[in-house]
Amino acid sequence: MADAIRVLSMDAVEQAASGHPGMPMGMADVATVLWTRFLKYDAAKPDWADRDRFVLSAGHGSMLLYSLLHLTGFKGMPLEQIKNFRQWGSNTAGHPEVFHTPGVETTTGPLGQGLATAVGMAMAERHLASRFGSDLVDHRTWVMAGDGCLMEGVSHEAISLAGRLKLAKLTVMWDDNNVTIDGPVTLSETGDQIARFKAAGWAVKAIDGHDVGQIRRALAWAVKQDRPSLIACKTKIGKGAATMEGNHKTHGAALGKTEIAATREQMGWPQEPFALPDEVVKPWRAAGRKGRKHRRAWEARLAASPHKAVFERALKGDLPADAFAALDRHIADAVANKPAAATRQHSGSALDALFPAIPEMIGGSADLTGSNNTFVKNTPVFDAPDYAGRYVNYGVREFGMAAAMNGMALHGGVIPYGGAFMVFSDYSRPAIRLGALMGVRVVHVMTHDSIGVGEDGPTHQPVEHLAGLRAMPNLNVFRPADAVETAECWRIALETKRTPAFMALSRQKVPAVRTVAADENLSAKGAYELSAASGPAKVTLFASGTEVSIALDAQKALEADGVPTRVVSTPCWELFEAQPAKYRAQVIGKAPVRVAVEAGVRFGWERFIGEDGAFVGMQGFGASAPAERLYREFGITAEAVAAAAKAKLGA
Ligand SMILES: Cc1ncc(C[n+]2csc(CCOP(=O)(O)OP(=O)(O)O)c2C)c(N)n1
Ligand SMILES: [Mg+2]
Repeated sequence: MADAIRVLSMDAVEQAASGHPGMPMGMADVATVLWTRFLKYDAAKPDWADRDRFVLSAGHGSMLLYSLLHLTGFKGMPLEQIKNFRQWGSNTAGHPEVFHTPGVETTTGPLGQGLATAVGMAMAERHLASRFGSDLVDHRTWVMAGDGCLMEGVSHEAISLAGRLKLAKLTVMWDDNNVTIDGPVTLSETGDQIARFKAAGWAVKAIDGHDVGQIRRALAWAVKQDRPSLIACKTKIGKGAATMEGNHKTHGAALGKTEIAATREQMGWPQEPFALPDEVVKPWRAAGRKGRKHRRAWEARLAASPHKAVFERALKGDLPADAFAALDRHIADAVANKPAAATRQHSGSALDALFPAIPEMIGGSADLTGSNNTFVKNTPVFDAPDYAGRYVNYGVREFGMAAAMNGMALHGGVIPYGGAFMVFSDYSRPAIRLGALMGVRVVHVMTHDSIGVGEDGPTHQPVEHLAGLRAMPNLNVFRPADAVETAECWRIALETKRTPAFMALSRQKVPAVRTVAADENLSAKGAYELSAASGPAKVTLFASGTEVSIALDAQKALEADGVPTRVVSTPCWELFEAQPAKYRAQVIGKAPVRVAVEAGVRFGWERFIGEDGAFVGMQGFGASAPAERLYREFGITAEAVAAAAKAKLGA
């Protein structure tokens, strides 16, 4: 049965003249034991909520997963798809992609992240088991990781977090083949992986990854552990290849016609390419059906459960009916009382209104809880042994946190948000990107969003981050200006199922700018006219976040000098881009002079101000000083904005 994985992988890579046969061939034995004896799944129902999650962290081994999906009878993976490996429109993308291929649980390929994502899946499982009971939620998360996954730094964050949280239903099978692309692992690594996992609180075991008895005993051992488990599977890359077994050249290239023919011969596998003998297909299909009875029993339990309706709603990702009642009251209060505070504090207040109303929300922070305002008072912490808590102490692990949040969202039933300093979104960016690519609902609460950080200095002051993040497809970058916009942005973030949200929030206090009640969520338009000109506008000022109030002050000054000026707030460029052309043209307006102000770099602002507009912002890194002094020194002031407008008017 394992040889079926090997030949399919060889053949598909040969046909595509592209791909990675070595890993699937090396881990075929471990995969076969797992998928025929341990993994809980039903090939007929890939989205069964209580299935085990299988994560191929070594995503280059995609043919391993596609072979398994085909052999076990997943409908989305007929042989035609295997033959179209890596081709346009196929289900067999170069690396596995979630929501593209039924049976793929997460997108993998960026090494290490699959493992870190799986940690989040295991966290979500524990939480939901605690919320709904083990009758409805009781499954494991299985990860296959390679040497590359374990070399990547994010594996450290993932492993230590999982160890601390005692995620006993998480098992990593390490493809310990001593090979990476460039050659033997020892070219670049002499560490002791087993000792490393052990030090992080994992149960560890080393086996021969080609000995079926050892594999079976190790997997049986793993499910009995009271902590996460690592099985180091000593394997040969390209196992079974006639002359290339163990050779790093099998990692990422077709084996070639001669080698494949010799391998078939040696295996005693005379069939044509892609042809599978019935006696091999039958037991594989039977394995794919084995879970059906468990799935049906589970469905019966769900049907009889008092939790049925809520469980189904949560797993579908729908919000409770009254999710935003308290938030609406909070917005009305903010319009009336005009609170001046940092937008991170406004975010905390919005959370106070949202968190009790949406039980799926699970918060956390990378060790900056007090600064990020992510903690809602009296929330129990998520931790062993019962995991009912809804606040995660992620520790100083921005990347690990962001990847875990992706995994939680993919698992379903929870809506994760997590805080960090915005400048360190550089650390979590690979996971933000993967989340955007996958299309998951994750909220990155990123505070301290500019030189407004002040005294901590340029290491802590984002400058180019907004531009870089706005360039990322399918990420909503929100930079709200006050309490009302912050609440509006939170609402959009939670209502948007397939796009992650990035909240850029300030450390420093800002005045209220939305002081008139609106009958719609204006931030949902991405940009809108906040303050009209006294007559036909000569100047339009664009700003986001903390600079909106600067634009309003500049407007006052210009109007006092007889220059009709309007102000546009731009809390989310991506949503603005999605508006009808007519609306966009109207917001941009026809004023002859356009000026933007933002405490970041200009890159991208042409979208609003055109090539000949003026920009007031940052040109280099920040500095250490109180925030007000920095705004003055770097020339981000109402006077500078008014002067820039006048210079353009005069020109
Ligand atoms: C973050 C990241 N860096 C680099 C790569 C390119 N890459 C793909 S596989 C690989 C080597 C992986 O070695 P290992 O995990 O041991 O896989 P094996 O060769 O044993 O299949 C590299 C460098 C990647 N996919 N992701
Ligand atoms: Mg390897």
